[in-house]
Amino acid sequence: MENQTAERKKVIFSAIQPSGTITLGNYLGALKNWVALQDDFDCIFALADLHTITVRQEPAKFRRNILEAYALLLACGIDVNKSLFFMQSHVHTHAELAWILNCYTQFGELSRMTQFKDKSAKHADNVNAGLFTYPSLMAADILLYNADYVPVGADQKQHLELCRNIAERFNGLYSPTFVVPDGLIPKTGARIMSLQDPTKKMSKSDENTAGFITMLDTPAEIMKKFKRAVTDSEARVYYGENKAGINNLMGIYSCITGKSYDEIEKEFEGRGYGDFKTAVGEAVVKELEPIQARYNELIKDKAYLEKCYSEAAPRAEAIARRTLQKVMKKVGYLPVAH
Ligand code: AQP
Repeated sequence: MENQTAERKKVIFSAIQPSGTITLGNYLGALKNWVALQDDFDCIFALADLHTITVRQEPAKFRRNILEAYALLLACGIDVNKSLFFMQSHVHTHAELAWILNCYTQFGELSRMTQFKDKSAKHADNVNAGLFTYPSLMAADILLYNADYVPVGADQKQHLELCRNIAERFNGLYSPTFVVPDGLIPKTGARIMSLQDPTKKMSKSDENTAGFITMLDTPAEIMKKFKRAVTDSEARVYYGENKAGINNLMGIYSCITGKSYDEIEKEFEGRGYGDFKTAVGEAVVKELEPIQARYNELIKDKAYLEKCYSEAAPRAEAIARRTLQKVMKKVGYLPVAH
């Protein structure tokens, strides 16, 4: 009993939206780290399928995307014997806490979120309230599990900062309730850019499919996309200003091979962009091959997938419910008598 505190592993929480086929950006910015963290932390991962309907989804395709994303994450190495991996829509507590947190989040704070501005511009015909309050649902996701760390790509830094502010505000108004989480943003790979416009982040909902690599692209598609990647006219591989395309390819290559930028520059000294793009493409193909093979097996086994996510839901709910009850008591709600 005395050792319980000392032995408590730090808690990791992170989630990903099943809004389309997961990209190399999601993988290098987030998933690869999730897999690596599983041995040293108490890891809780979710498919953020409630967040996904902030952009209109076609039901049959959405249902397929959810199952495929679940299988793909298992194929990437999320191990259900080590980590809790569930679907957000199965744990009702997320929506309940999100409502409460909405009442502790200011209109001005939400208005400043870059993702809200970007997505409202992109979906001008559907600027819905869910898109606006996306960060308070994300805060609920994280805070329900007392997460110490949240491994995310750099694009989520602003949302995470808001989550910390909401938690501190609530703790300050009542008494310490939420663990205030820190972000875990990787040094390389935190922001993988579009292969067609390296000033924009690689995104699974990009209309230009040549801009992103999905985790299920064939080797031929991957090689073709890298060969067509937008670079510059200097034809010298080094990390520098005005070299967004090459910097991005170097980031991808470095993340996968573990080589530093100096080593990459030496490796491609005196060689053209053609050679470099081929090497990056081949490294990505090699990284994705075993994941794709595992995915092709898993997606055939619907019963296994169903068993995994169905067993995870009540386990997640049990943890989340405890936090929600604590919050509701502090706010002043009366519990049901048993
Ligand atoms: N380009 C990226 N580089 C590095 N990390 C990235 N992430 C997303 N894009 C990149 C990280 O992936 C995790 C899951 O992201 P998400 O699916 O929940 O949401 P998103 O950031 O909105 O991803 P997309 O691909 O851009 O989806 P759509 O197009 O549907 O909006 C997060 O940790 C994120 O940082």
